Amino acid sequence: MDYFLGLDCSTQSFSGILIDFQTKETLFSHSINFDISLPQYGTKHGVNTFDEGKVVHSNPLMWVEALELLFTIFLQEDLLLNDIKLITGSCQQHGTVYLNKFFEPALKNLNSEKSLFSQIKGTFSRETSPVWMDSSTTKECEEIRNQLGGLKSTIQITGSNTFERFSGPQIRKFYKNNYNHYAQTSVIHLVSSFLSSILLGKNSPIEHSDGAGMNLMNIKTKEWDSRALDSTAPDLKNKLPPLTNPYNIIGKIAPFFVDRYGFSSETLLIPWSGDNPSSLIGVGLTGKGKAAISLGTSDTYFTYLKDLFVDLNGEGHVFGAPTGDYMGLICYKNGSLAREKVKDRFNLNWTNFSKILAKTPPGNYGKIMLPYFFPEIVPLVLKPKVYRFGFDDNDLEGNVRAVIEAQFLSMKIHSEWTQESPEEIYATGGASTNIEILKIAANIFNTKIRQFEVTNSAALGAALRSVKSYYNSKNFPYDWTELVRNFLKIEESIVIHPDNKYALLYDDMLSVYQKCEDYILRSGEDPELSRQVFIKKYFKNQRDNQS
Ligand code: XUL
Repeated sequence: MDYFLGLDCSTQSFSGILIDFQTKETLFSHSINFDISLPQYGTKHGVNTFDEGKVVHSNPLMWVEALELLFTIFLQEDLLLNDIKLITGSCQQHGTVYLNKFFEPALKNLNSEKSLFSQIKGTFSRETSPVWMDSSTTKECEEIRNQLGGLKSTIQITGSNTFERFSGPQIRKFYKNNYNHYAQTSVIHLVSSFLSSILLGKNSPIEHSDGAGMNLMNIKTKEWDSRALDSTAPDLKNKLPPLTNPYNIIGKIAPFFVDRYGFSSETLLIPWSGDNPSSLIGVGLTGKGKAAISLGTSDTYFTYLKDLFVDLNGEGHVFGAPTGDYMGLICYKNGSLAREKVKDRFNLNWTNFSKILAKTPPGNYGKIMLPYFFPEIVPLVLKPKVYRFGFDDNDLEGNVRAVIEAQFLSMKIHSEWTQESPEEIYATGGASTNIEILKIAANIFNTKIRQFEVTNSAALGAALRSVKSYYNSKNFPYDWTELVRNFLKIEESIVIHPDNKYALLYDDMLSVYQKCEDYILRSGEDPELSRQVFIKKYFKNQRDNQS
C-alpha cells in the first residue's frame, strides 16, 4: 500500500491528512486547535499579541507539542503508519525560529522514551517566534529597502518589496534589539524548515517556495542573495540553512518517530513548504488561466506563474511554486478574523450571517466599508480602523454585507498586477464552505468559482507533493496536472456561476470603493458624490435604505 502524509501547521491549528494514492481516498484527517488543545500557551487564534496588535508571536514549542498530539492520535486510531512512503508538511509563511548550538545535537540524539518537547525545550535562542501577523518592523523594512537601492531593485532582487512580516526585516529587528541572543543563534529556521528538521533529525534545508517569502533569497537564481543578507544582519549566511528545490528528497524519517510511533524507517522526506505554495497544488493550480482564493486566518489570492513576473508597485509577492516555477500572491490580514468581528458584534452564528448575505442586495445600497479591523498588508495600513461610508456600526445587515463585499472588491483591485483575468477561481480555506460568500466573490470577479470538498488544501497539497516526489524517485514521474486532477475529482466539485446582471453594478462599485480607499489612505478626493451617483443608479426605488 502506498500511503502519503501531508501535515500543515497553520496560524490556528496543526492538521494532518493521510491519503491512499492508489484508491484516491483520504484515509484520515484531523486537526489540533492550539487555543483549545494547548491552553498553556495562552494563545488567542493561535498567537500571542502585544503592543496594540503590532507584535504577534507564537511559541515554537506549541507547534512541536501539537505534532506530538497529532501523532499520538494517529497511534490511537491504529492507522497503518508503517505504510506511509513519504511525508511532508506546509506551514504559515514568513515566521522565524531561532535555535542555539544545542538544537542539532538534541535532534540527533532523541530518546524515544521521552517526549520531543522535553528534549528540545532548551535549544532556543529566542523563546517565541514572530509570525506573519506581526507588523512591528516598518523601520527595518525601510533600512533594508534603502540598502538594496530602493523599491524597484528590492522587488527585482527578492521578488517582493520589504514587508513587515517577512523574515529578513524580522531577523534584522532581533539582531538590533537583542544582539546577545542573535549572537547565540546557531541557526534561523522558517516555521517550515524548523518542523522539517524535527522529522529529519537534523537541520533541514529551506525550500525555494517558502524561501521566497524572506526578502533574503534571490528570486532569479534561487540562492541566498549576499546584498540582501548584508543589508539584514551580520554573519547571517552562517545562520541560515541551505536552500533546495521543493521536490528534492532530503532523507529518511528520524529513528525517534520509527520507535515511538511506528513509522517505517524507510519513510522518505521532502522539505516542508509554505501553506500558500502547498495550497497551489492542493487546489490543482498547476497551469495558467486560473487563480485561487484561500479564505482562512489570512485571505490570499494567488496565481500560478510559469515565468518570473514581479509587481513593481510593491503590493504583490512572487514566491516559488512547488513545481519549481513561480506563483504570484497578495495577502490580507483582515480575513476570517475580520468576518468573525462582524459576526460576533451582532451575536450571529454563521447560518444567520449567511442568511443576511442571501437577503441583502449586491451593492449594499451604496454602503461601503474599508475593513481594517487589524493592521492590513494590502493596502498597507499600520493603524487599524474601520471606515464606513453611508452607514454606522449599528447597522446589522449593512455591516454583514459590507465586510464581505469589501474583501473581494479589494482583492479584485489589488490583484490586477498579476495581469491574469482568470477564467475560473478555485476557492479553499474554512470560509470557502460558505456558498453565500462565494456567490459574492463570483459576482465581484464576474468569474465562476469552484468549491472543493477538502478545505484544507495546504495539508492536501503537502500529501500530493509527497506522492509526486515519491514516484519521481521510483522513476515514475507523474505529470503534475494529471496527478492533481485524479485526486481532486475536479469534475465533482461545485461551481458557482456569476450572475451577469450584477457585472456592471460591481464594476461601478469597484471605482467607488477605489475612491474611498484613495480618500482615506492617499488623501484623494471625497468619494461621496460618486457614491450618491451609484446609489441613484442602482437603488433609486429603495429610498428607505439609502443614506
Ligand atoms: C502569505 C501570508 C499568510 C501566511 C499565513 O504571505 O503571510 O498567508 O502564510 O497562512
